[in-house]
Amino acid sequence: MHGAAAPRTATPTITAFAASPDQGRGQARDMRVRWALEEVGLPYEVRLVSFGEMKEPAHLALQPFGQIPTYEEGSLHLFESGAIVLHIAERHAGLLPTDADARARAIGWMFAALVTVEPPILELEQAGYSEGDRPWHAARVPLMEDRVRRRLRQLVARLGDADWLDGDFSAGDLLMVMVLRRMQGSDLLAEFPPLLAYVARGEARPAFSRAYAAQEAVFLAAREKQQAL
Ligand code: GTB
Repeated sequence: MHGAAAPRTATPTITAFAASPDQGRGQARDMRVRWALEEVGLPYEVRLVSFGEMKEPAHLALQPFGQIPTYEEGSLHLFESGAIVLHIAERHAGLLPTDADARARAIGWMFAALVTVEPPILELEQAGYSEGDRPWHAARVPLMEDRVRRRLRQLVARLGDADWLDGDFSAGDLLMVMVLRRMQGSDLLAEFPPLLAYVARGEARPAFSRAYAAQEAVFLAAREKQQAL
């Protein structure tokens, strides 16, 4: 067939934790994808996978690192939450501006969230699990915290009085809010009230609420099943 590609019509299927360690509080990365799908109004299906299933060949064929989320839409199979959100945003209105320059900038913010802001946040969090019992860990914490603080300070400076990073809410804000939410409840994030307000603005979006409720429902259903046994 020549000309424009045929529109994809298959309902996408994503994978998510059957038993999320955060008990459905919107931290697992399928939340980013759910939120993006809700923002653009695209119905989707969810296949829940256990930690064991994630390491089986069938899942590894979709996600070589044995993780969630994945995204299947007809013959298209994707992994990496950022790539999935970008795919959704590029094909459906609502998450990227139509103006080409503004669109490029919004995509830049998606990368900034994942490549510049998220790594120091994850390093700080994961060091607590992986090296918390090492004698040198306590000395490293302030250094890691300062790396996070620096990024958060820079983000506050750029955000200024604006609601969103660059004009209207975009996929860049979606990912940035999700990255910052990873620090929810921490004293470090609380040092930056404008970022607390920014995260709250993201969470106040109806699409966020729908996505959160859907992820939480997985945990509530599993708990109900457990209690019925
Ligand atoms: N870069 C990948 C992406 O963005 O898609 C990273 C995907 C990833 O880290 N997936 C995690 C996973 O599958 C779940 S989201 N882990 C299983 C494994 O590696 O075996 C990370 C996550 C998990 C749990 C919480 N929590 O409970 O608070 C928060 C975040």
